[in-house]
Amino acid sequence: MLVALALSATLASSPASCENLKSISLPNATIVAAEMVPAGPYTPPGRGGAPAPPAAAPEGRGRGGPAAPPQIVPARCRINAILRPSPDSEIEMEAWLPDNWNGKFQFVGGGGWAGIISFPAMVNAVLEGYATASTDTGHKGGNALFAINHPEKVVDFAYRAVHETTVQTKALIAKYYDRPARLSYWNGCSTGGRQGLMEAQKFPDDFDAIIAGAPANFQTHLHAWDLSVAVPALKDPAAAVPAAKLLMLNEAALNACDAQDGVKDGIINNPRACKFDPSVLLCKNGDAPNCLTAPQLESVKRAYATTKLKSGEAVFPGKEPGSETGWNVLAGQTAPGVSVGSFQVAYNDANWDPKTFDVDRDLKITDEKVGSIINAVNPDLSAFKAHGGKLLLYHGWNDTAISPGNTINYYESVLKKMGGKQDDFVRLYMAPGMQHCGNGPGPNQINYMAIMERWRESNQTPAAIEAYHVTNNRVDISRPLCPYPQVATYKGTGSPNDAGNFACR
Ligand SMILES: [Ca+2]
Repeated sequence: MLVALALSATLASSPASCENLKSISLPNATIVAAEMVPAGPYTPPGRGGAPAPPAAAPEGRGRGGPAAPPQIVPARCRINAILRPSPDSEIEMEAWLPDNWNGKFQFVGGGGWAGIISFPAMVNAVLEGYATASTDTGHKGGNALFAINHPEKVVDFAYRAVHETTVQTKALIAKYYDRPARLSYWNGCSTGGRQGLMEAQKFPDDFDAIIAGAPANFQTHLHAWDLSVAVPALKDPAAAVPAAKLLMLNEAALNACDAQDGVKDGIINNPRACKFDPSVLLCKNGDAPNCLTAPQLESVKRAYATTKLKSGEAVFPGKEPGSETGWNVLAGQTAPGVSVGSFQVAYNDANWDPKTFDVDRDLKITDEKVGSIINAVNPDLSAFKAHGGKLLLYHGWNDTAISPGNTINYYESVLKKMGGKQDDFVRLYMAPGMQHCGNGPGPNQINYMAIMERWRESNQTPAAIEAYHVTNNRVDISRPLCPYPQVATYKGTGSPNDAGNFACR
């Protein structure tokens, strides 16, 4: 086999055919499929004849970018492989190498506990001419049960599946096109954001540019916040806050703060400047639709607040004013399944009862057993910077799946570690009115890849980046997003739906 490989490498000055990739030898990998797929409408390929995986997330968290519209996907060489870097590993990876290649590689991230190939994001990448890859991170399904009593699979989910898929895809690209990718991009949101930050921290030479949206990089603390806020409403129905009251709360917050930014548009431009106190909504004469009972008010305060340990140490920041309608965490129906996962894994117990949750006791153990492997919070990105890497962070202020303050905290930890001025390689954009990885009342359609390409390839440093809100296929708002801590400020004249009438201040 080795001899044959060496021979073919010597003899073949032309690229390998797609089908020939099936017989090349990659370490700890089995290539299941290597086949040309002609241009055509997108249908998710099934693995080895298996039923096609679901295109949508099985859990609530985002999948990293908008769903692909029905488009003609370009002709490509499709490779599906199983990677087994440990005896307990079973990592599925998929790589698409388009005929009309732009010479670059774009790895697309996953969401929640992953467990599927991110096909819609792969479609977006290959439409732009990128060779692209995705991994299920070593298991199927969007919950954490795979990891119980499988420590090697925790490592696969944490970082090994992404790194191994990166290495293998780069090898496949070099073999197929007879030259390596000239640049490698990471593009992910939510868990995809965590994966991108993990790469920057742990494998700083894997990628030349990393787009990390709404990163779940402090996963165990994110999950502890969720349970700290959800469980009181689970245990006491009186503390649950129904959707109609969340809408009422949202209207009160907007009444207090929306117009403060100069434009009354249902968007709080800078939620951190909003001094809304929900106590004004406390019921005076018994429960009513337009007020909060005392236990409901306590729940609402918990959702706005940073969760803390008894020692006062901060665990994870709360949600921002303006985002209240998405606070399903207060519904009091079921514990957030994704967040229960970290604790199921820590205790190796699929039946771990979230109602027993005690943040001081359970987070310490979970940080030791799970957070130490999965969390991506190292603020030292000096090796990634020295590699020439660029990092673009973004987060929607209306995100109710992952509190936006977490990304600000991580960004500030990097500046604190590396020195105050790092905008030559890392920039953060906070998006007013944007929800988890997109959507929401604020401008939420942003071409992050185009911005990153200009930054990394043409040294055009992004200042304000343009964001759009689209209704019925029409742009109805354009706004600049400003590099944090600047805020897009209305100049006072002209349409507030036109980006030109705002300045970053
Ligand atoms: Ca406003």
